[in-house]
Amino acid sequence: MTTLGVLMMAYGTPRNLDEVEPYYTDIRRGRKPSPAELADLIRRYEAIGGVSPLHDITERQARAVEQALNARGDATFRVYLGMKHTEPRIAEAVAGMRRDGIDRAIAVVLAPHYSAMSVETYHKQAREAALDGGPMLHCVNEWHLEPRFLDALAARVEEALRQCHRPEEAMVIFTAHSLPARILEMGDPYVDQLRESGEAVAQRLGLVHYTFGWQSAGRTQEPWLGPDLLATLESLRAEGYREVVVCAQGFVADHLEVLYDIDIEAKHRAEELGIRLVRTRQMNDDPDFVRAVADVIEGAKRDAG
Ligand code: FEC
Repeated sequence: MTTLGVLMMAYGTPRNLDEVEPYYTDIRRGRKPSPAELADLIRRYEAIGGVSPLHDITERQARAVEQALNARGDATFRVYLGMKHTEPRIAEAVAGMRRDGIDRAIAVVLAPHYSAMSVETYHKQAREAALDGGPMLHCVNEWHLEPRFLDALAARVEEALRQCHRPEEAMVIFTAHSLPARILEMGDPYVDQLRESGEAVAQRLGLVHYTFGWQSAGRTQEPWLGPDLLATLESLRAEGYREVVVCAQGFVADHLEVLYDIDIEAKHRAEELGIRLVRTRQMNDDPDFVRAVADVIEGAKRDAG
């Protein structure tokens, strides 16, 4: 049986506080942050314990997906992990495949919704790295409607609603990372895809009260997609809501944007407003999520022929 490569790509995180500056500079495409910007980001990492668990979680996700795929038995898969902003880089993962004689690979990003400003930037790095000698890549653009992913989201929303005092009156807010608002003029599918997956979950659960919110907007001059989660909380309070469930559907792991932006910043604002905020459990390497990603990869293998 020949081995099919899987290039699994994720955001990456600094492994200690000394790595925050090069990481931040990389995210800003080579522009160093000001001392104040750097201090603010370090403060946020310190608030979640000094480092983000993202790196460990991503490694566990990659190993678990490889095991799940190989347990299915109809092909041999080898997963190579490549990060957008830290080591091991996407180009290193591609080079590793070449060294191991892998000539075909499925490329998948651990982010379900496609945007030219997110998923496409991973694929671009992968395609460039593969130009010189392969492997041949089949890139998965989006997988936000993968049935098992939607089931996993729905199960987590249901679980969070069970923690509410009055679940039938609680508002479910589906959030995702904001992006610069200019994606709207670019005809980018990101916003529509987030709606589609949120609506699909709402339909599975028969939700009456649900809405969408943006989080973690970048600290740049240009306008970002809004309203921000904090503003959404304010409007909901004004409408009389006292309990909300936040489902960060755009993220598949516990990391800074969840552990700080929701668990510290948004929860604090919610408390000030007299709202109880319950966050849904993240996917991490939970078996239901691992099966969903394995399905995505198997589907891509069928499409690639
Ligand atoms: O736990 C961790 O250490 C890493 C958490 C982390 C994840 C993540 C995911 C996404 N981002 C996306 C877009 C942008 C854009 C900018 C931007 C900036 C930051 C900064 C940090 C950061 N992001 Fe991120 N993102 C994570 C962390 N992100 C830290 C810089 C400080 C700040 O602004 O808070 C703006 C770039 C610029 O300034 O030009 C755009 C998108 C995702 C979700 C998809 C994915 O995972 O790729 C989209 C996790």
